[in-house]
Amino acid sequence: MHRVFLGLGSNVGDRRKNLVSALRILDGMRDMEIRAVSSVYETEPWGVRNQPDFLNMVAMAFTVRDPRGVLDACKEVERELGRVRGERWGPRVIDVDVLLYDDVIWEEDDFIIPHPRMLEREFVTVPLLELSPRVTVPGSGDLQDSAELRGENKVRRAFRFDEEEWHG
Ligand code: PH2
Ligand code: MG
Ligand code: MG
Repeated sequence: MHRVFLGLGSNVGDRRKNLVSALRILDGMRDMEIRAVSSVYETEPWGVRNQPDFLNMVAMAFTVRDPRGVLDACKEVERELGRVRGERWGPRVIDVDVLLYDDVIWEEDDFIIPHPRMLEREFVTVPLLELSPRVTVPGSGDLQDSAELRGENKVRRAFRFDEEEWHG
């Protein structure tokens, strides 16, 4: 089994429902189990500022899939929820990113683990540290020590899903 951390985000439509649907789809996959989730945070947009605020969260999953297989699962969720590929860093119904996969460093042109920009993004580091305070990022060490938690984009804890909401 491999342990993966996934970053989820939504800023189009019913954001809360989009996150729950994504968790349900992932947890429903035969070879993928969501084990724990962070709280949900309301976050100011990073990158492209002129767009609605996001809801972001981090999920920990266990899977026998290899890294590519996990990426395929994320894309499958985005496809099922009807995400249309738009502007880079622009608005989206759902985004599921592979943040960490065991202690693996994976470097392909279009797919890099740990997620290359995760340490600069409070909408990732804050929920990830909530979920797993001692987590280490291969190449960077303890997240606690390396995370830049005083960035310019506000992150506010909004609510927490009950497990019944996403566990089918
Ligand atoms: N995702 C982006 C670009 N900017 N900003 C926030 N707050 N949350 C996101 O998930 C996000 C973003 C591209 O993936
Ligand atoms: Mg993303
Ligand atoms: Mg993505």
